[in-house]
Amino acid sequence: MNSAIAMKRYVIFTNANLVCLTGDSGWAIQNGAAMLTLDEKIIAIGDETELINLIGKDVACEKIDLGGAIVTPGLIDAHTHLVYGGNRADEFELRLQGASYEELAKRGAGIMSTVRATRAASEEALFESASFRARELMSSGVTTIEIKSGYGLSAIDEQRCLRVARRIGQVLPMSVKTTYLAAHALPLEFAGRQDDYVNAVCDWLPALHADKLIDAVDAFCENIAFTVPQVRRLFDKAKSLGIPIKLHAEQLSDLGGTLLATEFNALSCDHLEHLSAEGVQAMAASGTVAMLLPGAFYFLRETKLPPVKELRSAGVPIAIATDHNPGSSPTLSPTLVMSMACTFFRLTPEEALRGMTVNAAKALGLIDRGQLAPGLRADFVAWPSTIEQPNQLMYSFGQAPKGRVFIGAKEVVS
Ligand code: DI6
Ligand code: FE
Repeated sequence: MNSAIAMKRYVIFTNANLVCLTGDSGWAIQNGAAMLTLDEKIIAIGDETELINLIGKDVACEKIDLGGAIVTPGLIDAHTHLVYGGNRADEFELRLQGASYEELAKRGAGIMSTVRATRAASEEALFESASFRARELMSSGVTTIEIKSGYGLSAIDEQRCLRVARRIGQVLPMSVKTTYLAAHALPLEFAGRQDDYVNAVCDWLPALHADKLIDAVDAFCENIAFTVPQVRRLFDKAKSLGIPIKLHAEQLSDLGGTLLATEFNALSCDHLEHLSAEGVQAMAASGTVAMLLPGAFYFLRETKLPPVKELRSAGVPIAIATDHNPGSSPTLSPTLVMSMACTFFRLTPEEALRGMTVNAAKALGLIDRGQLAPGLRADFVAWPSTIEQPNQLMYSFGQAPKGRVFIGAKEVVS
């Protein structure tokens, strides 16, 4: 006998009100349903007795009663900046007194103050703080997460941040996708040499990619950050290495970053408050996901709304994420962010949930999750009994309901 051959693990989850999100629209809740899983995947959904018959009574199958819970796919937080040192609570106060986010950035506060704190922190300390944040998200229902670099801004420091992100995926049960965001701000040592810095960002990419530290390349395309031609150089480099791209685009102004990103078939364009009609059409044509980030909209007290109606009628998939970062969205509550997506951006609760499941999976290029269906990963949340219908996840804002979280059919938060 070869003990290295693992036993197949069948589990039947019973007594669930499943919100599978497999149709195009509508909650379509399957009440009192069961879900059969084999190892990390769902193999069938339906009536308990039928599912047991499917595998035969002689096959060992664990049974987990979900107690009549509302069960949704695991949440996917597809845009976060989890790895950083320090905090920016003082800057928050300065902004409340009237300083703008852009002014602070120009003064070397903003992102650069986090870069200083991140460089000063040990890799272990960065891992401690980032894994704490990841655990918080997981306990709120997040089963897959994207983590960007972008507070190191040197070859060594970007590498440290990406290593920390990778390690989170190894230590915690959640899946982690990493994104290289060295083109986030201009570090001091490159002052006045923006193009040289972009060249350096391009030069660091192959080694980091060879070390398997990068799943996607991102940039901050903005007046206070990088121009469209500069981002194009980075995207050309990413493309030559076969790395998918995404872009922080049209957050504070309309530079046309979306038109560039869609030329490269970007997985997602993110923020988009200032997106033009032309940008919407370009996204529809390239199948790029619109990643909306209501936490940053709220925290920066923005007033310009992303063109949700236009995105919707053009058929652009809309995703939402926490955008957790110390400067513009220090929240760790995915349900609060879904609520904000409804209240500020007028998404329906169903669109908000699809935004953090099905469409968030698309934004990461993942085709094995985001819905509950045979063949997909058994990543799901059984919400507490106070959640009697799925729209309460958005309605009870700020309450952060904690459910039972399952990743690959294993209970990771109970
Ligand atoms: N846009 C954002 O909202 C974050 N990064 C970005 O490119 C903010 C980052 C920060 O202020 O630290
Ligand atoms: Fe961001």
